[in-house]
Amino acid sequence: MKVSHYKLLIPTLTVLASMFAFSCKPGKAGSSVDADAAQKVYVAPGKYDEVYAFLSGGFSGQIAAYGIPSGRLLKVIPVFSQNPENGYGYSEETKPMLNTSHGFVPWDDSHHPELSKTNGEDDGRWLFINGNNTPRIARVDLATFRTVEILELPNIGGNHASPFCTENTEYVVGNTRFSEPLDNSKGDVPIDSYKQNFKGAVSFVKVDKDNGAMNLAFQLIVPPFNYDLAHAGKGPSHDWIFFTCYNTEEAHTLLEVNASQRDKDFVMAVNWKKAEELIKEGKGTKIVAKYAHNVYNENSHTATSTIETATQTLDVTKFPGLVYYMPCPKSPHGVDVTPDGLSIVASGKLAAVIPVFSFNKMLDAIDKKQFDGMVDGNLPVLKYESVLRGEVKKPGLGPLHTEFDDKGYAYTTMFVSSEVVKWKIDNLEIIDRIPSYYSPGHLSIVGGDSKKPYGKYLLALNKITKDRYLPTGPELAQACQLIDITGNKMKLLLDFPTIGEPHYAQMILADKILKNQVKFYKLEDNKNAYVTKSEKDTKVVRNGNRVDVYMTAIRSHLAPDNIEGIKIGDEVYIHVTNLEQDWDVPHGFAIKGANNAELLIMPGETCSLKWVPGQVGIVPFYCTDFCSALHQEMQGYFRVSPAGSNTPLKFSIGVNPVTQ
Ligand code: RUQ
Ligand code: CUA
Repeated sequence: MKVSHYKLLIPTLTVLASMFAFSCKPGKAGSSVDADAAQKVYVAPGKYDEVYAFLSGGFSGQIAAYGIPSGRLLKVIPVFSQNPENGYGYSEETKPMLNTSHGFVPWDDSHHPELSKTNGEDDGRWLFINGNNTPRIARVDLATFRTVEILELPNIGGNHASPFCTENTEYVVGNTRFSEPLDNSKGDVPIDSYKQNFKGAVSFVKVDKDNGAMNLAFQLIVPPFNYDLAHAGKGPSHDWIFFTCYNTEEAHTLLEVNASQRDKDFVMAVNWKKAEELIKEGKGTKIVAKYAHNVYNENSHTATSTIETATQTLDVTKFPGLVYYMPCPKSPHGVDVTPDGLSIVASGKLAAVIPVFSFNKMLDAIDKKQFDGMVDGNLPVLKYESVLRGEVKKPGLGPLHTEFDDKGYAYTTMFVSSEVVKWKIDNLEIIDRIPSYYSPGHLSIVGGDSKKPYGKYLLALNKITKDRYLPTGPELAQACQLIDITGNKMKLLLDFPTIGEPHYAQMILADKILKNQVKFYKLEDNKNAYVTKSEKDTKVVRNGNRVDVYMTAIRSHLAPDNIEGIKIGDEVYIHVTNLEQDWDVPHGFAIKGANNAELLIMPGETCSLKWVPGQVGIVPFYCTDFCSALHQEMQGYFRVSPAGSNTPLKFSIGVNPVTQ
């Protein structure tokens, strides 16, 4: 690819890069905490928090839900990683959730939780999150706090610019961090044929507005840059979505140096509405692609995994008007759109200013063809001056991400100078700054990326904690910091450690989620293939060397609780149905020596554990969740006999043993 008219600017780079590596540390927090901070974060026992915060777990692959302002951890929602705590990714029902075109992948790196939106406002229905490593987008149902769908994205590496949604969640998008040859090409090419053979692909995942079901509608084939982050337009800019990209140098080695050559990289503006129309008109090219689509059925409590084999694509160089590039200084990272949809804030990691682009000026520059060269022959680069509304001057060092409040202010994190900077959206003037401990990446404000921010609380998500907490060996806690943004000056209220590394978070008023909460699953609606709806229907069935145990759990016994006739060489599937029909009464299930996790079964649900007994003898099993005063009595025994023995299959509970 060719980018014409671009100056190279290297000298200041090493200086900036070293600042980036050794970030400055602000002074101690002590004095910056107000006396009334404690009162503002105190949520009395028995009282609910006002806000839910959903933090990504980064390399934990999960999401953690916290109450704000207290900072109380409410739940870890397993998404991309197996979770032995409740059997996610271990039970027969949930294993298919982690299937991919590469087979079973039990881990990922989750960065950006994204709440579904209606009219540009958080609607509290679903939470999307990206898997970065083996590219995937997951959807969590906020009625159950469960991962209900995972869609793999073909043709890309590093699904980092993801999963940002359009104004009405028409689409969630994912874009390439690591460009690579498309799946339909011969992948076995030299790495230094990058410029000829590598491509980027922007995935548009359609979301069903009634039930949230995702499907890969189309992919735009784009130049092989590294696409970093995204945000969709809203209101007047509804039809557009913006991506930052770095490595417009198209380097494939030592990116630290080679991808920082140019003075400016780009914000890529994509007219998704136009792309959608082209696809509708049949202009797409269907290409071979292999990707898994995993869906959890909330009635059968069972996931299925389907391997898809093709996707629609549009090569953006063939369709003028789909893509424009806005020059953006110094390795851009975050890109954020103001609540009115009129300004686009981009942050160059090594830049000394924050450029704010004007959506209207962008349209105008497109109209008047105010171009500054082309990418790949015919993708226009718009003139920086023509699209710029202004620059926030001297914001600090290492600007990364920006969110907005309800009063016309923007807040940007400064990674290198470790602070959050508040500035006014209309005149770009800096109003206030507050140190952050230390090196904040993203920040989150309640509704802060939506059309109607609620404001009040800001969370700074810090990358380094150093001396902030009791040490825990070489690996120290990750943390976030709660800041009060109601007044003119920001006030530090609280900081608390997090699970994994919180890259990004989304905060939402609790009321929007509380009203939809599922308290238990109705037993009568349970469509699991192995459900047992009452104790009298419990049974053990042998079919060759496969044994199915249909078990029930209710306070305080598992039925049956004496099972004989299992033999070495058998594959045993224990299907436990929790018969309870009340809130907050899960039962657990675990077997001694099973090469597996436990099950944690919600009221009305059926879960299945695969067990391959390895030793002859008596094997206890029990409920792992302290469910009642007689929880410790909730237990039973298997008898495992040698292979080929003629111990009859027998199962029973209590004084009236049942035999088969
Ligand atoms: S990133 S610290 Cu993975 Cu969203 Cu910006
Ligand atoms: Cu059921 Cu303990």
